[in-house]
Order: sequence, then structure tokens, then C-alpha cells
Amino acid sequence: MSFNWLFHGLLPAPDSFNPRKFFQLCGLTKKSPQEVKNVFNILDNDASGFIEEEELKFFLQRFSAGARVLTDKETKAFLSAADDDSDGKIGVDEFQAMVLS
Ligand SMILES: [Ca+2]
Repeated sequence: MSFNWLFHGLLPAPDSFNPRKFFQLCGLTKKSPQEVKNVFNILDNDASGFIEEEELKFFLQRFSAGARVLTDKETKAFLSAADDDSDGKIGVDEFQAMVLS
């Protein structure tokens, strides 16, 4: 996956990261559910089947190694936007729903 172009001038300033906008910018919203699942698996670094807060922090770095980590505020906002059943982590269904709807 190469989204490096996104980080030349488009890397969001601290506390301004907007996941929905990011998904649109990198074209993820036009991908198939399976492709979105592949991205989910990359973000689920420990392969637990969920993206936990500790993994979500490194969201930008999974796309580009030189990117910053998300701030606590951004991480919590991202989590609550995706976490439909409020279990404190993001499942693949929740991730697909957030990206594709
Ligand atoms: Ca995980």
C-alpha cells in the first residue's frame, strides 16, 4: 500500500485529524469490503480481530512510517466514531461500516 503522496503537505496538524476525510482522500471509500478488510488487518497489529486504542494511535504510521502518532483526543474521537457497540475497540464490521458508509 502506498499512500505516501498523502503525507506531502496533507498530513493533518495535531488535533485536526478527521478519519472520514482521510478515508476519502486516500480513496478507501471507493474500495471493496474485502480491500477495506485488508487495511483493517494491517491496523490490527496484534491480529486480535479488533483495533484497540493502542493500535489506533499508530494509524497514520501504518500508512507512512514517518508520520506522527494520533493525539489522545484524535484517538478517542476516532474510536467513538467507529465503535458502534461501545466495547472500546473497533471490529472489522465497524471499520467497514465507517469507511464505506
Ligand atoms: Ca488488535
